[in-house]
Amino acid sequence: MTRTVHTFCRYCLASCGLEVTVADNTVVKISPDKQNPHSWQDFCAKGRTAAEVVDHPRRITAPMKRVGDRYVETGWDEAIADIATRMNAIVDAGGPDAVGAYYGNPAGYSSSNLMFMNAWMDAVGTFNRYAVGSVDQNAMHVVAEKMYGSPLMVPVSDIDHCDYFLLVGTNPAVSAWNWVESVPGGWRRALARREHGATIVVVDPLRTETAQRADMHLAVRPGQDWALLLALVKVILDEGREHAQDCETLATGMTDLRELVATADLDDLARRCDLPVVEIVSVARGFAAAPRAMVVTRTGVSLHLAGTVAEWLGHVLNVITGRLDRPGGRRFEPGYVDALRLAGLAGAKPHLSRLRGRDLVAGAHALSELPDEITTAGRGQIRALVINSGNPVISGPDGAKLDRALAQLDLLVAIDLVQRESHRHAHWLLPAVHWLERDDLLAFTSNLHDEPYLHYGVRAVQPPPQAREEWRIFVDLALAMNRPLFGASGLNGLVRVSRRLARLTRRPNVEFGPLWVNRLLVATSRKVNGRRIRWRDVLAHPHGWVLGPREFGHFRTALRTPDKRVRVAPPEFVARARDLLAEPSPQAPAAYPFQLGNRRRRHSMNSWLNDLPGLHPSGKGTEVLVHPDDAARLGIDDGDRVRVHSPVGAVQLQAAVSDVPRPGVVVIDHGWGSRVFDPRGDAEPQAYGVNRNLLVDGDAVDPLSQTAALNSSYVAVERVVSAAPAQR
Ligand SMILES: Nc1nc2c(c(=O)[nH]1)N[C@H]1C(S)=C(S)[C@@H](COP(=O)(O)OP(=O)(O)OC[C@H]3O[C@@H](n4cnc5c(=O)[nH]c(N)nc54)[C@H](O)[C@@H]3O)O[C@H]1N2
Ligand SMILES: Nc1nc2c(c(=O)[nH]1)N[C@H]1C(S)=C(S)[C@@H](COP(=O)(O)OP(=O)(O)OC[C@H]3O[C@@H](n4cnc5c(=O)[nH]c(N)nc54)[C@H](O)[C@@H]3O)O[C@H]1N2
Ligand code: SF4
Ligand SMILES: [Mo]
Repeated sequence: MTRTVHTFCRYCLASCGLEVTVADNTVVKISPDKQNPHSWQDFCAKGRTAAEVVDHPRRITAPMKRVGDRYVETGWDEAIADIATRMNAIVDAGGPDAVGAYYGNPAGYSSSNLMFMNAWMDAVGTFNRYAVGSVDQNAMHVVAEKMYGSPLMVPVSDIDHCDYFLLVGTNPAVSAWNWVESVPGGWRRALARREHGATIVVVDPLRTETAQRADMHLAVRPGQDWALLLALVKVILDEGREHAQDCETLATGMTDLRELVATADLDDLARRCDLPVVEIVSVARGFAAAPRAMVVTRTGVSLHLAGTVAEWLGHVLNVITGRLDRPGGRRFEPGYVDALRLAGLAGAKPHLSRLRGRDLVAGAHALSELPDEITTAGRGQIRALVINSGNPVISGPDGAKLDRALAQLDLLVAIDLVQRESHRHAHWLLPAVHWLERDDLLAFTSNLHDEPYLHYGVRAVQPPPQAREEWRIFVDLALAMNRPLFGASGLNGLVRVSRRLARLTRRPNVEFGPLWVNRLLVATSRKVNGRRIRWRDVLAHPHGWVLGPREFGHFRTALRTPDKRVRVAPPEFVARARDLLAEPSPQAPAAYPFQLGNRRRRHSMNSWLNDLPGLHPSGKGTEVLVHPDDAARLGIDDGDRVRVHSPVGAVQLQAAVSDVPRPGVVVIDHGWGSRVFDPRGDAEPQAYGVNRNLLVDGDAVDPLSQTAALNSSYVAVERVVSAAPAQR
């Protein structure tokens, strides 16, 4: 029998509404849900082919234990008992920090995963928590914390009223308009504004799909956005083009900011970012004069050694030109759940990492620290690690170093859909549930939507019988380890009683789990149009629910700084900017004359989906883009095999001569070079492309965000084999 399920896609934050046709627990078709009032327009091929992951021929469908160099399927009782016993022994010997966890990007698309993973980490008492943030959005968390008082306070884009888009380090034409905000159809909507006269300026070392549609493209030198943005702030302040009222009443620290820009020299800044002064001045004036405008900064800004200063100055531009909380700028969406308040109540404990002595950022340490924390002896040395929804050997810096460290663990547990590169040394592979098989209410990120919006994403199909949602795995582990969930005594008892009751009454929903939490969150949510949201209202909106119009005026009250003002010149950022100004203008080392840029692919999701035939029919992997001028100098032709290397690694792949990158920048897409293994059989691993992050040094990091130079490392390129040897 065929039925139709309405839900939403959980690959990226566009959260597109989906209509899923199902026959006998098999997905037959996925199309956009045109009745979704908020998001369906951004639908893409990744959503359309999502069932290929569900039906992946190499999917892990039962817990698998490593025995020698093979895996054998077991039941869950054996898996949980074995992992719990080994972890308890490891904690007894080395303390709670001897058990660690890394969680990746997809964990963020399941509130129950994140919540119960934290409950389990608190149960263990470990501070060895590593997350994708240090290779993604840490800079923004650090900036939000210092400027707005909470790492989670993120203003959203009001695209439909904007007259001037300054897009820095983002390629929304490919990646959708998302980086800790959910703006479905964002790029299409920005282009619609352009039809009505809006200006789009794109700052990117590559002439991307986004840059090609822009009014102006500034091909900045990678990693030097801070200099460009400081120059823009300087021109605006020096020429008195700031928004006087906001600078006086919303901002504090204007004097320190003015002092900083007074010490900076426009020509020097222009040299650093390698852009003409006239263009910088023209953008500064155009931006300040536009009636309604916004700066948007994303991963192109953050994944560098000066990423936090650049991210900060992007926010500063919005503040000093009066773009916060005004139409066409960046507003604060309160959401139906006050995540800022809840995060404040949870009150993350401070912690310094054992070896580097660095703070947690948004609750996690930096991925670049993980290898040494595994291999360096002493109390707190990690001996057991859980990798939850992540592929850090591919996504993080110096993957080879991490791979070597993972091989030394006493216990590596991977929770995933398939076994990828980072899981190759796993002692246990635990089968996860795909979002098409899961109910999710993303309540904690309700303030990231660009309009008040609620959607309970229901499952379209039932998961394989042995697959388990992460929350259940973490609860089972805490119970088996006999350590209290959330570190709160009594909770484990409640879970046990609720489980018994659920069994006795044959009502699975009685069991303590995400449904309890979701219902509690909805019951205590903010009123919408003066009315409480009820659970039955949530269920009555299968296509998603726009809760009301976009409101302005929440920003000021939402600020979590004591004086309810925005700090435009946090001393740490000013000091770091001064240090950067004191450094000489950047110059490539003679042995490594190129900077390694990055792209995402429309049909990939970081390191996954590359193996799906429906998205990558040619099976073609990665190539390195080289500018024609550079190619001529190196004697490289299109199709030549080249070696790209850095002080930490080397890869070989085909060259494509292209004028997409600016000269001096070579580009390899990230997310490739991750094999998909066959733990059930003996088939060869599927392998596509190379891992460009093998070339990135993890030791040098932005001191504020702890992020490595992922998209600006220096590399060398040389020809290995010519594509056309006979003609040479
Ligand atoms: N050089 C460079 N490096 C980068 C970036 C860059 O721009 N340049 N971008 C960075 C960014 S923005 C990100 S977000 C990171 C991504 O870094 P990661 O999050 O570490 O890696 P992903 O590639 O997203 O891998 C996700 C894994 O989760 C699995 N998975 C998917 N859904 C589920 C689920 O529901 N449950 C479980 N248990 N597993 C699931 C997938 O099969 C896959 O193995 O990479 C970063 N790395
Ligand atoms: N199709 C697809 N969509 C995705 C993803 C995916 O993997 N595939 N990933 C999702 C995730 S996890 C995230 S975080 C978002 C990210 O969303 P975006 O941040 O918009 O991601 P990118 O498309 O990588 O765009 C970053 C741009 O920054 C440029 N850049 C690199 N270095 C610099 C620099 O130094 N300065 C400047 N100004 N620009 C620079 C790059 O050339 C690139 O064009 O996308 C999400 N959407
Ligand atoms: S991956 Fe595609 S379909 Fe899914 S939410 Fe993002 S844009 Fe929408
Ligand atoms: Mo990301």
